[in-house]
Amino acid sequence: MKQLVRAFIAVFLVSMGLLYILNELNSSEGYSGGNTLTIYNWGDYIDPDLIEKFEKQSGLKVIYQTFDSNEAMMTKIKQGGTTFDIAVPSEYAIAKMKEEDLLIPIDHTQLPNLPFINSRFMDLSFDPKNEYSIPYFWGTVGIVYNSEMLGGKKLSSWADLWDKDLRNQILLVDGAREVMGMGLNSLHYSLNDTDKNHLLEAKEKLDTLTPNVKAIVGDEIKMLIANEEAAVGVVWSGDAAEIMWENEKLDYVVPKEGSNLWFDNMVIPKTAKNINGAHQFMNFILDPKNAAQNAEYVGYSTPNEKAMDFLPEDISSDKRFYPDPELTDKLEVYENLGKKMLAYYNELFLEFKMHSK
Ligand code: N2P
Repeated sequence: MKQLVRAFIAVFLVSMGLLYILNELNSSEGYSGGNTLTIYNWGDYIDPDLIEKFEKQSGLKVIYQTFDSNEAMMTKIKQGGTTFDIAVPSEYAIAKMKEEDLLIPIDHTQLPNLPFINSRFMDLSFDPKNEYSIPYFWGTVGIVYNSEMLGGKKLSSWADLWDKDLRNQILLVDGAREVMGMGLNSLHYSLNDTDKNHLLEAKEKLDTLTPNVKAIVGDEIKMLIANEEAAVGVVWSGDAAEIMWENEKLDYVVPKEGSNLWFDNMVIPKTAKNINGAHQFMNFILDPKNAAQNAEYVGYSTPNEKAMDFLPEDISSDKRFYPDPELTDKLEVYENLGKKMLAYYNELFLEFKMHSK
Protein backbone atom coordinates (compact mmCIF):
# COMPACT_ATOMS: atom_id res chain seq x y z
CA MET A 1 0.00 0.00 0.00
CA LYS A 2 2.83 2.40 0.95
CA GLN A 3 4.44 1.70 -2.44
CA LEU A 4 1.20 2.51 -4.23
CA VAL A 5 0.93 5.86 -2.40
CA ARG A 6 4.57 6.65 -3.30
CA ALA A 7 3.97 5.80 -6.95
CA PHE A 8 0.85 7.94 -6.98
CA ILE A 9 2.72 10.91 -5.44
CA ALA A 10 5.56 10.47 -7.99
CA VAL A 11 3.13 10.49 -10.97
CA PHE A 12 1.33 13.51 -9.51
CA LEU A 13 4.59 15.47 -9.04
CA VAL A 14 5.85 14.65 -12.54
CA SER A 15 2.58 15.76 -14.16
CA MET A 16 2.54 18.99 -12.12
CA GLY A 17 6.11 19.64 -13.29
CA LEU A 18 5.15 19.06 -16.91
CA LEU A 19 2.17 21.38 -16.61
CA TYR A 20 4.40 24.08 -15.11
CA ILE A 21 6.95 23.80 -17.95
CA LEU A 22 4.23 23.98 -20.63
CA ASN A 23 2.72 27.01 -18.99
CA GLU A 24 6.07 28.78 -18.77
CA LEU A 25 6.75 28.10 -22.45
CA ASN A 26 3.42 29.61 -23.43
CA SER A 27 3.83 32.81 -21.49
CA SER A 28 7.52 33.45 -22.01
CA GLU A 29 8.50 36.60 -23.89
CA GLY A 30 9.07 36.07 -27.61
CA TYR A 31 7.74 32.53 -27.56
CA SER A 32 7.14 31.86 -31.21
CA GLY A 33 4.94 28.80 -30.94
CA GLY A 34 1.97 30.73 -29.47
CA ASN A 35 -1.06 30.38 -31.66
CA THR A 36 -2.29 33.96 -31.51
CA LEU A 37 -1.10 37.20 -33.08
CA THR A 38 -2.29 40.49 -31.61
CA ILE A 39 -2.44 43.41 -34.07
CA TYR A 40 -3.00 47.04 -33.11
CA ASN A 41 -3.88 49.17 -36.15
CA TRP A 42 -5.70 52.35 -37.17
CA GLY A 43 -9.48 51.98 -37.67
CA ASP A 44 -10.58 51.07 -41.24
CA TYR A 45 -7.02 50.22 -42.21
CA ILE A 46 -7.14 46.63 -43.45
CA ASP A 47 -9.27 44.44 -45.68
CA PRO A 48 -10.86 41.96 -43.20
CA ASP A 49 -10.55 39.20 -45.83
CA LEU A 50 -6.79 39.51 -45.53
CA ILE A 51 -6.94 38.76 -41.81
CA GLU A 52 -8.89 35.62 -42.58
CA LYS A 53 -6.47 34.63 -45.35
CA PHE A 54 -3.51 35.17 -43.01
CA GLU A 55 -5.15 33.04 -40.31
CA LYS A 56 -5.66 30.18 -42.77
CA GLN A 57 -2.17 30.46 -44.19
CA SER A 58 -0.34 30.75 -40.86
CA GLY A 59 -2.56 28.73 -38.56
CA LEU A 60 -2.47 31.70 -36.15
CA LYS A 61 -5.55 33.26 -34.59
CA VAL A 62 -5.52 37.05 -35.03
CA ILE A 63 -6.70 39.32 -32.25
CA TYR A 64 -7.30 42.70 -33.87
CA GLN A 65 -7.66 46.01 -32.05
CA THR A 66 -7.82 49.56 -33.41
CA PHE A 67 -6.78 53.09 -32.38
CA ASP A 68 -7.57 56.50 -33.80
CA SER A 69 -4.43 58.52 -33.05
CA ASN A 70 -0.71 57.99 -32.62
CA GLU A 71 -0.99 59.54 -29.18
CA ALA A 72 -3.66 57.08 -27.99
CA MET A 73 -1.67 54.14 -29.40
CA MET A 74 1.59 55.19 -27.72
CA THR A 75 -0.08 55.79 -24.36
CA LYS A 76 -1.65 52.33 -24.42
CA ILE A 77 1.61 50.58 -25.33
CA LYS A 78 3.59 52.52 -22.70
CA GLN A 79 1.06 51.78 -19.97
CA GLY A 80 1.82 48.06 -20.33
CA GLY A 81 -0.60 45.25 -19.69
CA THR A 82 -1.06 44.70 -23.44
CA THR A 83 0.43 42.01 -25.70
CA PHE A 84 0.52 43.69 -29.10
CA ASP A 85 2.74 41.85 -31.58
CA ILE A 86 2.27 44.41 -34.37
CA ALA A 87 1.41 48.13 -34.30
CA VAL A 88 1.25 50.66 -37.15
CA PRO A 89 2.49 54.08 -35.99
CA SER A 90 3.30 57.08 -38.19
CA GLU A 91 6.88 58.26 -38.68
CA TYR A 92 7.18 60.78 -35.82
CA ALA A 93 5.62 58.25 -33.44
CA ILE A 94 8.12 55.62 -34.60
CA ALA A 95 10.98 58.01 -33.80
CA LYS A 96 9.46 58.64 -30.36
CA MET A 97 8.88 54.94 -29.63
CA LYS A 98 12.47 54.15 -30.62
CA GLU A 99 13.73 56.87 -28.30
CA GLU A 100 11.63 55.44 -25.47
CA ASP A 101 12.88 51.92 -26.14
CA LEU A 102 9.42 50.57 -26.95
CA LEU A 103 10.35 48.64 -30.10
CA ILE A 104 12.04 45.35 -31.03
CA PRO A 105 14.47 45.27 -34.00
CA ILE A 106 13.14 43.56 -37.12
CA ASP A 107 14.93 40.58 -38.66
CA HIS A 108 15.03 41.34 -42.40
CA THR A 109 16.08 37.77 -43.22
CA GLN A 110 12.53 36.73 -42.28
CA LEU A 111 11.05 39.15 -44.85
CA PRO A 112 11.80 37.78 -48.33
CA ASN A 113 9.10 40.10 -49.77
CA LEU A 114 10.80 43.27 -48.50
CA PRO A 115 12.54 44.06 -51.84
CA PHE A 116 9.06 44.71 -53.34
CA ILE A 117 8.93 48.01 -51.43
CA ASN A 118 9.84 51.02 -53.57
CA SER A 119 13.22 52.32 -52.37
CA ARG A 120 11.62 55.77 -52.09
CA PHE A 121 9.92 54.54 -48.89
CA MET A 122 12.89 52.77 -47.34
CA ASP A 123 15.70 54.10 -45.18
CA LEU A 124 13.90 57.33 -44.22
CA SER A 125 15.29 59.59 -41.51
CA PHE A 126 12.87 58.46 -38.75
CA ASP A 127 14.22 54.89 -39.08
CA PRO A 128 17.46 54.59 -41.06
CA LYS A 129 17.97 51.07 -42.48
CA ASN A 130 14.40 50.21 -41.39
CA GLU A 131 15.79 48.60 -38.32
CA TYR A 132 12.46 48.93 -36.47
CA SER A 133 9.76 49.56 -39.04
CA ILE A 134 8.43 48.29 -42.38
CA PRO A 135 6.29 50.45 -44.76
CA TYR A 136 2.51 49.81 -44.69
CA PHE A 137 0.74 52.84 -46.26
CA TRP A 138 1.70 56.43 -47.06
CA GLY A 139 -0.07 59.60 -48.07
CA THR A 140 -0.74 63.29 -47.62
CA VAL A 141 -3.13 65.54 -45.71
CA GLY A 142 -5.45 67.60 -47.85
CA ILE A 143 -8.93 68.86 -48.59
CA VAL A 144 -11.70 66.69 -50.02
CA TYR A 145 -14.64 68.75 -51.29
CA ASN A 146 -17.92 68.55 -53.15
CA SER A 147 -17.80 71.30 -55.75
CA GLU A 148 -21.48 70.90 -56.63
CA MET A 149 -22.44 71.70 -53.02
CA LEU A 150 -20.15 74.74 -53.25
CA GLY A 151 -21.84 76.06 -56.40
CA GLY A 152 -19.04 74.85 -58.68
CA LYS A 153 -16.26 76.40 -56.62
CA LYS A 154 -12.83 74.77 -56.67
CA LEU A 155 -10.60 74.77 -53.60
CA SER A 156 -6.82 74.93 -53.81
CA SER A 157 -5.48 76.44 -50.59
CA TRP A 158 -5.87 76.37 -46.82
CA ALA A 159 -6.87 80.03 -47.07
CA ASP A 160 -9.96 78.99 -49.12
CA LEU A 161 -11.37 77.31 -45.99
CA TRP A 162 -11.95 80.71 -44.38
CA ASP A 163 -14.38 81.69 -47.17
CA LYS A 164 -17.65 82.96 -45.62
CA ASP A 165 -19.64 80.76 -48.01
CA LEU A 166 -18.33 77.67 -46.24
CA ARG A 167 -20.23 78.37 -43.04
CA ASN A 168 -20.82 75.15 -41.11
CA GLN A 169 -19.58 73.09 -44.06
CA ILE A 170 -16.18 71.82 -42.88
CA LEU A 171 -15.40 68.56 -41.10
CA LEU A 172 -11.92 68.19 -39.64
CA VAL A 173 -9.97 65.02 -39.01
CA ASP A 174 -9.52 64.41 -35.28
CA GLY A 175 -5.72 64.73 -35.20
CA ALA A 176 -3.69 67.22 -33.16
CA ARG A 177 -0.83 67.54 -35.63
CA GLU A 178 -3.10 67.66 -38.65
CA VAL A 179 -5.32 70.44 -37.31
CA MET A 180 -2.51 72.45 -35.72
CA GLY A 181 -0.59 71.88 -38.97
CA MET A 182 -3.41 73.41 -40.95
CA GLY A 183 -3.21 76.52 -38.75
CA LEU A 184 0.58 76.64 -39.05
CA ASN A 185 0.62 76.07 -42.82
CA SER A 186 -2.03 78.70 -43.44
CA LEU A 187 0.34 81.19 -41.75
CA HIS A 188 3.26 79.79 -43.80
CA TYR A 189 4.91 78.33 -40.71
CA SER A 190 6.47 74.88 -40.63
CA LEU A 191 4.49 71.82 -39.51
CA ASN A 192 7.35 71.19 -37.12
CA ASP A 193 7.47 74.70 -35.69
CA THR A 194 8.48 74.76 -32.03
CA ASP A 195 8.18 78.50 -31.44
CA LYS A 196 5.41 78.81 -28.84
CA ASN A 197 4.36 82.22 -30.17
CA HIS A 198 3.86 80.76 -33.65
CA LEU A 199 1.86 77.89 -32.19
CA LEU A 200 -0.37 80.27 -30.25
CA GLU A 201 -0.83 82.36 -33.37
CA ALA A 202 -1.81 79.20 -35.29
CA LYS A 203 -4.34 78.27 -32.62
CA GLU A 204 -5.83 81.80 -32.73
CA LYS A 205 -6.02 81.58 -36.50
CA LEU A 206 -7.87 78.26 -36.14
CA ASP A 207 -10.29 79.84 -33.67
CA THR A 208 -11.38 82.23 -36.44
CA LEU A 209 -12.33 79.20 -38.56
CA THR A 210 -14.91 77.90 -36.06
CA PRO A 211 -18.00 79.40 -37.80
CA ASN A 212 -17.14 77.21 -40.80
CA VAL A 213 -16.36 74.07 -38.77
CA LYS A 214 -19.26 71.69 -38.48
CA ALA A 215 -17.43 69.07 -36.43
CA ILE A 216 -14.14 67.37 -35.63
CA VAL A 217 -14.63 63.67 -36.29
CA GLY A 218 -12.96 60.27 -36.58
CA ASP A 219 -13.40 57.64 -39.30
CA GLU A 220 -17.07 58.62 -39.75
CA ILE A 221 -15.80 61.69 -41.65
CA LYS A 222 -15.84 59.51 -44.81
CA MET A 223 -19.48 58.53 -44.44
CA LEU A 224 -20.53 62.12 -43.66
CA ILE A 225 -18.81 63.59 -46.73
CA ALA A 226 -19.90 60.74 -49.04
CA ASN A 227 -23.50 61.30 -47.89
CA GLU A 228 -23.18 65.05 -48.50
CA GLU A 229 -23.74 66.01 -44.85
CA ALA A 230 -20.91 68.51 -45.33
CA ALA A 231 -19.19 69.89 -48.41
CA VAL A 232 -15.59 69.93 -47.20
CA GLY A 233 -13.30 67.67 -45.20
CA VAL A 234 -9.72 68.02 -44.05
CA VAL A 235 -8.59 64.42 -44.30
CA TRP A 236 -5.79 61.92 -44.85
CA SER A 237 -5.52 61.20 -48.58
CA GLY A 238 -6.70 57.59 -48.46
CA ASP A 239 -9.96 58.56 -46.78
CA ALA A 240 -10.61 60.93 -49.68
CA ALA A 241 -9.75 58.23 -52.25
CA GLU A 242 -12.19 55.76 -50.71
CA ILE A 243 -15.16 58.14 -50.82
CA MET A 244 -14.27 59.58 -54.21
CA TRP A 245 -14.83 56.13 -55.70
CA GLU A 246 -18.39 56.35 -54.29
CA ASN A 247 -19.25 59.97 -55.04
CA GLU A 248 -17.89 61.45 -58.23
CA LYS A 249 -18.73 65.02 -57.30
CA LEU A 250 -15.79 64.93 -54.90
CA ASP A 251 -12.24 66.07 -55.55
CA TYR A 252 -9.07 66.08 -53.43
CA VAL A 253 -6.38 68.72 -53.31
CA VAL A 254 -3.11 69.17 -51.43
CA PRO A 255 -3.20 72.88 -50.50
CA LYS A 256 -0.70 75.10 -52.23
CA GLU A 257 0.71 76.64 -49.00
CA GLY A 258 2.07 73.18 -48.23
CA SER A 259 0.96 70.16 -46.24
CA ASN A 260 2.01 66.95 -44.60
CA LEU A 261 3.52 63.86 -46.17
CA TRP A 262 3.20 60.87 -43.83
CA PHE A 263 4.33 57.27 -43.61
CA ASP A 264 2.64 54.57 -41.51
CA ASN A 265 4.91 51.59 -40.87
CA MET A 266 4.51 48.25 -39.12
CA VAL A 267 6.55 47.81 -35.92
CA ILE A 268 6.98 45.11 -33.27
CA PRO A 269 6.36 46.68 -29.85
CA LYS A 270 8.27 45.45 -26.79
CA THR A 271 4.94 44.01 -25.58
CA ALA A 272 5.11 41.33 -28.31
CA LYS A 273 4.64 37.69 -27.36
CA ASN A 274 4.81 36.23 -30.85
CA ILE A 275 7.81 37.74 -32.61
CA ASN A 276 7.96 35.03 -35.30
CA GLY A 277 4.27 35.50 -36.01
CA ALA A 278 4.82 39.27 -36.29
CA HIS A 279 7.45 38.69 -38.98
CA GLN A 280 5.13 36.25 -40.77
CA PHE A 281 2.40 38.89 -40.81
CA MET A 282 4.75 41.58 -42.10
CA ASN A 283 5.92 39.34 -44.92
CA PHE A 284 2.29 38.47 -45.72
CA ILE A 285 1.41 42.18 -46.06
CA LEU A 286 4.55 42.74 -48.17
CA ASP A 287 3.32 40.15 -50.69
CA PRO A 288 2.43 42.30 -53.74
CA LYS A 289 -1.00 40.71 -54.32
CA ASN A 290 -1.98 41.14 -50.67
CA ALA A 291 -0.65 44.72 -50.60
CA ALA A 292 -2.67 45.56 -53.73
CA GLN A 293 -5.83 43.98 -52.31
CA ASN A 294 -5.38 45.98 -49.11
CA ALA A 295 -4.80 49.27 -50.95
CA GLU A 296 -7.81 48.73 -53.16
CA TYR A 297 -10.01 47.96 -50.17
CA VAL A 298 -9.02 50.79 -47.81
CA GLY A 299 -8.18 53.47 -50.40
CA TYR A 300 -4.72 54.28 -49.03
CA SER A 301 -1.55 54.32 -51.13
CA THR A 302 0.72 51.30 -51.08
CA PRO A 303 4.50 51.72 -50.90
CA ASN A 304 4.83 48.31 -52.61
CA GLU A 305 6.15 48.87 -56.14
CA LYS A 306 5.21 45.43 -57.42
CA ALA A 307 1.67 45.79 -55.97
CA MET A 308 1.11 48.70 -58.37
CA ASP A 309 0.97 46.14 -61.21
CA PHE A 310 -2.02 44.48 -59.55
CA LEU A 311 -3.99 47.69 -58.98
CA PRO A 312 -6.56 48.92 -61.50
CA GLU A 313 -4.95 51.48 -63.80
CA ASP A 314 -7.28 54.32 -62.67
CA ILE A 315 -5.99 53.91 -59.11
CA SER A 316 -2.28 53.44 -59.78
CA SER A 317 -2.14 56.35 -62.24
CA ASP A 318 -4.05 58.80 -60.03
CA LYS A 319 -1.48 61.48 -59.16
CA ARG A 320 -3.69 62.85 -56.38
CA PHE A 321 -3.00 59.67 -54.41
CA TYR A 322 0.27 58.57 -55.94
CA PRO A 323 2.00 61.97 -56.26
CA ASP A 324 5.46 62.08 -57.84
CA PRO A 325 8.55 62.88 -55.79
CA GLU A 326 8.51 66.41 -57.31
CA LEU A 327 5.37 67.15 -55.28
CA THR A 328 6.13 65.12 -52.19
CA ASP A 329 9.58 66.72 -51.91
CA LYS A 330 7.80 70.02 -51.29
CA LEU A 331 5.73 68.60 -48.41
CA GLU A 332 6.81 68.27 -44.79
CA VAL A 333 7.11 65.07 -42.80
CA TYR A 334 6.27 65.39 -39.09
CA GLU A 335 9.27 65.22 -36.82
CA ASN A 336 9.43 63.91 -33.29
CA LEU A 337 9.37 67.27 -31.50
CA GLY A 338 9.98 65.79 -28.06
CA LYS A 339 7.60 65.01 -25.26
CA LYS A 340 6.96 68.58 -24.06
CA MET A 341 6.39 70.08 -27.50
CA LEU A 342 4.07 67.27 -28.60
CA ALA A 343 2.12 67.74 -25.36
CA TYR A 344 1.84 71.46 -26.17
CA TYR A 345 0.47 70.72 -29.67
CA ASN A 346 -2.12 68.44 -28.04
CA GLU A 347 -3.05 71.02 -25.44
CA LEU A 348 -3.68 73.73 -28.05
CA PHE A 349 -5.61 71.29 -30.24
CA LEU A 350 -7.85 70.32 -27.30
CA GLU A 351 -8.50 74.00 -26.54
CA PHE A 352 -9.48 74.55 -30.15
CA LYS A 353 -11.72 71.51 -30.02
CA MET A 354 -13.52 72.91 -26.97
CA HIS A 355 -13.84 76.29 -28.66
CA SER A 356 -15.24 74.88 -31.88
CA LYS A 357 -18.07 72.99 -30.15
C1 N2P B 1 -7.01 55.32 -41.34
C2 N2P B 1 -6.15 56.33 -40.70
C3 N2P B 1 -4.92 56.60 -41.45
C4 N2P B 1 -3.96 57.34 -40.66
N1 N2P B 1 -8.34 55.33 -40.84
C5 N2P B 1 -2.96 58.12 -41.40
N2 N2P B 1 -1.81 58.21 -40.66
